[in-house]
Amino acid sequence: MTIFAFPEKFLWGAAASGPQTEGTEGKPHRSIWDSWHAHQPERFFAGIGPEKVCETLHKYQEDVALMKNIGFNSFRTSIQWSRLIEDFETGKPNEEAVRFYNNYFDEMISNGIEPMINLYHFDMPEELQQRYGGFESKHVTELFSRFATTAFQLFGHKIKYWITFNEPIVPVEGGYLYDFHYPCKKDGKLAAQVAFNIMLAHAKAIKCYRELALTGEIGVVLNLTPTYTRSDSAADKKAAWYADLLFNRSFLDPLVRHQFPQELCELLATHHCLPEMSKDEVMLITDSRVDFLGVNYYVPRRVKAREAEYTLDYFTPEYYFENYIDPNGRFNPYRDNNEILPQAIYDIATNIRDNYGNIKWYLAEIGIAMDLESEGPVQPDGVIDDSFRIALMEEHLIQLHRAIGDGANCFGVHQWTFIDNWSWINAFKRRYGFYRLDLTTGKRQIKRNGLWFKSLAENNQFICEGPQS
Ligand code: IFM
Repeated sequence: MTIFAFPEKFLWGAAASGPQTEGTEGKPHRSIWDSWHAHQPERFFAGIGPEKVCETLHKYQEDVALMKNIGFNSFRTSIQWSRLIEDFETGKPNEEAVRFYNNYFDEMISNGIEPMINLYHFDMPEELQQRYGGFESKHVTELFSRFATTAFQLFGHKIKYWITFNEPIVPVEGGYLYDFHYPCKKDGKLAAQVAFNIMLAHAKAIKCYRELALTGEIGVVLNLTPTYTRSDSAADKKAAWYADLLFNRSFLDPLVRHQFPQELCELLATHHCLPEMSKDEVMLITDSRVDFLGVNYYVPRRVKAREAEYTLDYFTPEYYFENYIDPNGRFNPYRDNNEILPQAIYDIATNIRDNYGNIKWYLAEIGIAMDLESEGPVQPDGVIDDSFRIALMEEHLIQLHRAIGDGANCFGVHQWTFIDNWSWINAFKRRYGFYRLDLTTGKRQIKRNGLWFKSLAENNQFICEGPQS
């Protein structure tokens, strides 16, 4: 039997986001998700859009009680730009939204749950997308900083952890390279511009936060996907180096190591994709400091050197590699055969320790997707049996525990997610929650993973039978 104990005051909880949980009622504006779904519902699994989702707007009190019930001491969600802000140009807030967010955050705080509040979770207001091209435009970075300032002024006295962006690379990939987010463009140069502008928006928001001299901390959440090669050949290793440069270092280096990788700038210039930027903008980004980093991890990336010719007529990172499936890998049968590699957690942690100044970080999302059928029905004891998840979560946390023992500066773990929530074009196809959401009745039903997490969070440790490596 082995006990895996975590550092004192470790954060335990879950992550979610406004657009995936709140529902659209009462919003003064639409986000690109609200309008895209209205125009093209067929792009969404089973045609389900963000109108209703978890109805957090009305059920936040019940939900905070459920969080408390399974031992959370912290919870991340996001403020929707299109809900909080009445007038995008001035940053004037919507009073109804201010009331909702105040009540929601107060409810968490009075129940001993630390809210960690994110400002952007893929949810560009539709109007800013249509009028300016969203983050294609520098002006929108300015509007983002006005929104951020409004949020800091309204809630900064009660929120100790702020996050500027969740997975900032994803809107770039989805909206400008691979067609799974609006505006569904395929344009490598625009993608690089949007990536740069998002970093600029992040840096401007941090500057505003520092100017207000609030006592909390501000960080960013990046999805880090360690890259593994097919073989040790020089060509495969180079392919992995490119994938790491384009998918991980592209955001991690400027935001945490305070420099844009020279190789990335050269590569983008070769493809005529270098964004428009001024020296002052670059300096604003590289001078800005995050107090902490959030890391989202689900699956590793495996690549090999390109064998087939690159045939797309616009630049994507795959110009430099092909994805590769390890024939000896372990896979999640419930989620498109995604590879399962707990070791990646250790590798991420040591990379941050050795190459990014051992910045304070937390595991901001980790989750195991299952569909409704594979989770099965409610058992006679009233619990849904998703033990598959528990076994995997234990394996991942054993790797995190090992990394902390080896000096990783990790201060918490949030699972994705609290209640099954709406997931963009996948809608409710894949479930991740500690609680199941019944889409017809809105009822929340505990899963076994939720009960396991309660014991983990309340004891700050878990126990595994048998020897563990
Ligand atoms: O639902 C998403 C979330 O918005 C960002 N990280 C991955 C989750 C699961 O796909």
